[in-house]
Amino acid sequence: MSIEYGANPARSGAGETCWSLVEAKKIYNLPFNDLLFRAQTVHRTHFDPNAVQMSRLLSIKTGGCAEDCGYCSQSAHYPTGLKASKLMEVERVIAEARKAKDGGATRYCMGAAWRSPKERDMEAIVAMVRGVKALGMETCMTLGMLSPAQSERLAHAGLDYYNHNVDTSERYYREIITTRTFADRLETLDNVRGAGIKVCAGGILGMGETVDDRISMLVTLANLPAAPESVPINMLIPIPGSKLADAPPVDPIDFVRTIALARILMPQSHLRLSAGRTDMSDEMQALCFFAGANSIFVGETLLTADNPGEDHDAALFRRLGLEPMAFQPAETEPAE
Ligand code: SAM
Ligand code: DTB
Ligand code: SF4
Repeated sequence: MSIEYGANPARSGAGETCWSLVEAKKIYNLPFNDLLFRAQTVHRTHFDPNAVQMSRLLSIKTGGCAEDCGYCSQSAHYPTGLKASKLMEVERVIAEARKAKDGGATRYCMGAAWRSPKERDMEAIVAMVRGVKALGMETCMTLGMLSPAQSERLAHAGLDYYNHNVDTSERYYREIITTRTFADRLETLDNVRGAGIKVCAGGILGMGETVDDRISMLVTLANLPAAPESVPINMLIPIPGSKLADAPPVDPIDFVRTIALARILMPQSHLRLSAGRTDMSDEMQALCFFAGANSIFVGETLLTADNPGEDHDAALFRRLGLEPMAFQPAETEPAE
C-alpha cells in the first residue's frame, strides 16, 4: 500500500506543513502496522531511534492553585488532600538540580501551581533559571500564563523551554477547565515564542475526550506558527477527589496511535512520554518508543504524583537497548 507523505501545502511562506483534521484522521486510522512503520520512518529521518532524552521535574511551588483544572491534584477547587507549600528557596532548587544532573538528567523542569507568576516572585524565578543553567543543564519552567514582559525576562535569564499545555481539543477544553480559555493558552504560547524561548506544549489523554478531540489537539499543536520543540503527551493520573478521579482509562493501542500521529505531524519535535508511565507496561512503553516517543521524565516523583523509579527505567532501557540522549550545553552565557 502506498502512503502519501506530507500534507496540505496551504501554509504558505513558512515552508511548513499545514495539517487538516481530515488528513490527520486518515493517518490515525491507518492499519496499526502501516501507522507505526510510517511513524518510525519519520522518526529515523530526524532522530537516533535508540536515544531518549531524559528530563527531571521539580515542583517549586506546590498546591493551593486558583485554577480549576479537573485533572490536577494541586487545584484548590477539589478536596485532593494535597498540602500546599510556598515557593522553594533558590538554593534548594539548585541543589536538587545538581542531584538530577548526577543522576543523568540533561533537562531540569521546574513547575509551579500558579495561574500566572506574581511580579514579587520573578526575581527568585530568574535566579533559579540562572543557577540551574550554570550547572550545564537545559532549563524548563511551567508557571502558568505569562505576559510578554515576563516571557522576555525569562528569555533574558537564559530559560531554554517553557512548558504550557493546551491539554485537549478546543471543543473539550471548557469541560475540563473553566477558569481560563483555550485562547488564553495559545496567547501565552505566542508570548513565549515571541520572546525566543523554545516551546514545550502538549496535552493529556484519558480525560473522557474522544479520539477526534485527541487528533484535533495534535493538529492545533502542529499548525502553530512553529511546531513546539517539545511535545509532552501525558496519560491521566487519576487523582482521588479531583473532577476526573473516575475518568475511563485510555485504550493502550489508541494511546500508541496518538503518539505515532504526533510523530508524523511534528517530525522534528521531541515527543515526551510524560505522566502516567507507572500505569503503563514495559510493552506499551516500548510501542510508544517505536511510534516515535523520545523523551521521558526520570525520577520517582513528577510534580506530586509517582513516576517509575530510576532502577525500573534503567532496566527498561537495557531491555530495549535504549541510550540516554546526549546534550551539549550551549557555549553562550545568559545575558546579565
Ligand atoms: N500551573 C501550570 C500550568 O497548569 O500550566 C504548570 C503546572 S501543570 C501541573 C503542568 C501540566 O501537567 C498540566 O498542563 C497537565 O497537562 C499536566 N498534569 C497535571 N496533572 C496531571 C495528571 N493528574 N495527570 C496527567 N497530567 C497532568
Ligand atoms: C507535562 O506535560 N507533564 C508534567 C510537566 N508537563 C510539568 C507534569 C505532570 C504532572 C503529573 C501530575 C503530578 O505530578 O501532580
Ligand atoms: Fe493549577 Fe496548573 Fe494544576 Fe491547573 S494544572 S490547577 S494551573 S497547577
